[in-house]
Amino acid sequence: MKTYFPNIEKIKYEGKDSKKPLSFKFYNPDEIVMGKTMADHLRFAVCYWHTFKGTGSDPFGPGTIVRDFASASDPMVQAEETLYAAFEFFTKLGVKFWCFHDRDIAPEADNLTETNARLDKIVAIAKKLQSDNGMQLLWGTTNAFSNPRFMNGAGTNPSPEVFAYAASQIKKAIEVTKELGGLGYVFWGGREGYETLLNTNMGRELDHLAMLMKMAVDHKNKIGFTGQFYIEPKPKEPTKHQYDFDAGNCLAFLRKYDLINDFKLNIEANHATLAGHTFQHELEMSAINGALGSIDANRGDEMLGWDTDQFPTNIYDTTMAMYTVLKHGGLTTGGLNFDAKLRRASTDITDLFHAHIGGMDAFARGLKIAAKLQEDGVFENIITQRYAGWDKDLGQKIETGKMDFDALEKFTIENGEPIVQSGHQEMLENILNTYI
Ligand code: XLS
Ligand code: CA
Ligand code: CA
Repeated sequence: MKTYFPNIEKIKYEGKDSKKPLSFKFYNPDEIVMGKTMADHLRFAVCYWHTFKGTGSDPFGPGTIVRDFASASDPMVQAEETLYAAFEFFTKLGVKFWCFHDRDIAPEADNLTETNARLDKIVAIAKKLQSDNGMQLLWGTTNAFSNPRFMNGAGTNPSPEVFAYAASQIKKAIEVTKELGGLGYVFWGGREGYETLLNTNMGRELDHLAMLMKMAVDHKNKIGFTGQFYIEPKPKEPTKHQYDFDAGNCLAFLRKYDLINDFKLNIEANHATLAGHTFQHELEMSAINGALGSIDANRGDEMLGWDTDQFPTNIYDTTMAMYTVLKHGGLTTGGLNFDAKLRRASTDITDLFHAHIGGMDAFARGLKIAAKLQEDGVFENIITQRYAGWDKDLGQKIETGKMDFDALEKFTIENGEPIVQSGHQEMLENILNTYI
């Protein structure tokens, strides 16, 4: 069988003293952390779009990355070769999950019927490759943002014909996700947003988006797809105002339109940053609302205000993210999907391995540090102490709704000035650094 990564063997765990670049220094899939293997905690997935379809093109120049598997002139041959290369990559890297957009794996044809036939052909091969290699689809999704027909949005397009096209495409993508036994399906609002209110009816667009989601839920139930639906927040890019700005916005949208029980969130690290939040904030916001679903693991650049989709390397961030994940019981249907791409000048095929190895090691370290923090109860004890007043008389009466403004005023007059307590942030940051 043809190989696309001939000089690369299966990547092994060798420990932190290994000098071999193509080895894991920290990710040891079978190592038990808090009663579960690292592999089960982290559930790493490779994304198809950046890893196999990325060319390194940017607004200033064309692609720089040339791959053997993408060399065939017939787009269907190219799609098949890319799929074989992808599964070779997954196996050599040692991940068990992958994610794709419909248009990543199979090219569009001249009409939807033919496009769907192409997709079916590739999906049949993918299904076999999944079972041959013990792989699972973490989630599937639709690309309803690249084709020029979607320039004004998909579900929020001013044209109902474009809405219909998007719905048809999503219908098929959910069906193929089911066919592949996908554990989830992601809605990222590609161009669901706007540039100016001079030409936009925001209220109507949001109603339409909700209608699209409702139809998707109905179709999911109709065909018996049991995977989890996710919404992926992002504040900007490509549109100036993306409707799914952040976790809080998505949750408000889901509640307004009575969709809250049908969706969880897929939190991407760099989308959190672009929204002016930390990655951990978005995870915590999702978790406290019962919506912590899956994670797109990447990072932005502190100096750049756009979606750089770099591989995660910051141990502080991976620690805090895994701390929140562990605190809320871990990932169930979701996983850690590397929605990250090589820099434009990282053109070797080995760079793909180095990038993923780095991301997996960064999360393995984050997991182990977070587990130690949890086991030692470092912050939990301090937080419990900080809120201890709420477990006593006054706090309990307020929490259980037994007080009103009159009663609280009486209490304050009788008891006088409250004692203030320090938040000890600097001390806590120092403790955290002793663990990292
Ligand atoms: C783009 C998004 C996208 C989603 C899937 O910024 O991250 O890649 O994850 O459509
Ligand atoms: Ca993403
Ligand atoms: Ca992104």
